[in-house]
Amino acid sequence: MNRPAPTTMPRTTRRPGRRLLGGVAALLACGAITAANAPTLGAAAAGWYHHYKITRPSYEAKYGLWTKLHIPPQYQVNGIHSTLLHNGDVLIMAGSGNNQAYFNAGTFKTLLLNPRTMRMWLIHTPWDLFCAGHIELPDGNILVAGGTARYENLHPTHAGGSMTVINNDPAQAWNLPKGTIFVGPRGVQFASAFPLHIPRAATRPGAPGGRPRIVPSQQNVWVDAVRKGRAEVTRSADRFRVKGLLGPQANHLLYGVGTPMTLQKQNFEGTKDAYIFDVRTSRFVKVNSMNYARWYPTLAELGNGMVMAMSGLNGQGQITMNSEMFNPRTKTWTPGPAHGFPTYPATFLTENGQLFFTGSNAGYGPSTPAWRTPGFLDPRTGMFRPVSGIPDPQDLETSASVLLPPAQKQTLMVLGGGGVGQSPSATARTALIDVAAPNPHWVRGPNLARPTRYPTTVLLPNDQVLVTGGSRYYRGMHGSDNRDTRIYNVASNSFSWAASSITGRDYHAGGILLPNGSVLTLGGNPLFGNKQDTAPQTFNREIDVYYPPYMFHGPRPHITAAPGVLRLRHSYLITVSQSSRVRYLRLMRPDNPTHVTDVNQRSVAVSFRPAGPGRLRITLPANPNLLPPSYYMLFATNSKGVPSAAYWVQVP
Ligand SMILES: [Cu+2]
Repeated sequence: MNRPAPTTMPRTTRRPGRRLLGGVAALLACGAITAANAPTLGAAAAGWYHHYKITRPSYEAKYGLWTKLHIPPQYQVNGIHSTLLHNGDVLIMAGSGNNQAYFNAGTFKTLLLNPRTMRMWLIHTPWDLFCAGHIELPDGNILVAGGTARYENLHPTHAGGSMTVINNDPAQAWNLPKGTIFVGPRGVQFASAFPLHIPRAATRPGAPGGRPRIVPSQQNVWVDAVRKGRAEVTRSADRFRVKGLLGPQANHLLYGVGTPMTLQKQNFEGTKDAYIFDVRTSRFVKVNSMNYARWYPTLAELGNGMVMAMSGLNGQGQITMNSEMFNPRTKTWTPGPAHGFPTYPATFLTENGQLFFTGSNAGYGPSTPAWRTPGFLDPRTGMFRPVSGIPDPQDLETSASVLLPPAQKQTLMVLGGGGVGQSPSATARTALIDVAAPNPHWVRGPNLARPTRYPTTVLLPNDQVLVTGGSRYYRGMHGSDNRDTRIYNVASNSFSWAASSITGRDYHAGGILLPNGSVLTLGGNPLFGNKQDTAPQTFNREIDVYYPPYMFHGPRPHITAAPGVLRLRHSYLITVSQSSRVRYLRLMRPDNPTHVTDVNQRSVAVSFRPAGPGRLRITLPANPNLLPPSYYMLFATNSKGVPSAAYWVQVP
């Protein structure tokens, strides 16, 4: 079961003499910029001066260095969903990639990239995982749940709506294929957009001495009018019969009840599909579907390894309030509590096993204002305890949230964001909350450089957070992408400037900490292709790697040996260079960002004491809610704030 061989090896460019970059193939940013924008000698000279300036060692040591990966056109995919695998590869998932022509053609894409060797593979993608949720399971495989069943339709030509199909028959379940015709009053005909399974009706005991009671089963499906135009619009919740059903009772046993069928804008709609990407075979394997369709759901791991799926748009374009739990051992879904959240809610596992919703969300779809209030959700009882008082509560959509390092501090940070939908409102606010405090309350943090939606936020091994990119307006409108890059320092609660990124990134972007301590950034999906907002949208398929200043500050610690499996509350010996200068150790969960959301990103402190020359005795935390089961990257950071490269371990 070997991974498929690459069809070609990509061309790589290596900068001579840069040992720090190791095997990473880097095409230097400014070289590319200069080549593209060098109409005059003056511009070329300015470009080369800029290149000279940002690659001087003193500049790199202070601000870091951005490089661009060379991805041949046939391997370029829309980097909407991404995740770091425990073998060092990065899985970049696009599905139809926000391109309706690809959706209609069934063209779904996934790229597997090793940023160290620059080997890459296109992975067969059996469903449209665009806008699904994804998460690393305790065994290192990737669960991807949900996806796109339909693209939105701003100006439908055919009336459409939701149909509830009711089965009164305790003897028979029904499978209705896609395209099943429902016939309503006046003979109007509507066709189902998806295949549908409707279970048998249940039989319950009746009143004492009475007959058993039949409890019908029902399922919802989107339907479109067979004929164009206004004549098919309905104004009431009509009853429909299923065309082709025979027998006098057919209409009573199985029938549809429609919502009013309209020509109004139709939302995106989600699917119930769930697949696991098997890291060993590099293949997607189908697992049990969810009970609810989800488009823009969040998947959060709990301390017991269960995955909770929340929110997302269902098959009728409405928000799914019911959560559900995935058991990675049995690969089954069971119902979870119901609570209304906006799409891609930022829900973080806290040390007492509750989920804290920061208010961040990715936008899209109908959501009531009450659902946007931050607070604690108990995944066992469904109780929700609101914690209001965040500054700029009206600007939480498209904001980013992170659990600051180390996780033991239980402090969450919310960065930027804007108003709902295409609202011109946006904020530079950051806000912090200690969720372990007796009465958690929000405090302001230092502002971003400017009001920013969609900032990319990546935890670094030395208790810093990289904050880069984003846009002033909804999806980069009016050419408002920025290339701001700053590093938030947890200890000083302040930002410092870093080198500007090569390209602006907004919606559908993300960032991943790589095992060598650099950060990969990808994606960006502005609504328009130019500043005038007249050209059609284009997707930013460039992939960049940022080398933080700590990679230019002399020799790095080096973890040479550690056990491959580390258990909670157990102690182990590890071997590390510079052991007497190691200031802290962190276990960092591999990132899996999408849509400014990565709720499983965390950096957990590991205590240690000297254990002879070159050796440390480490002790893991005891609380699984702090350190949920997963693969982790172990980093050692020295007294100069310089981290080692990662040593991969598994916490079962
Ligand atoms: Cu999206």
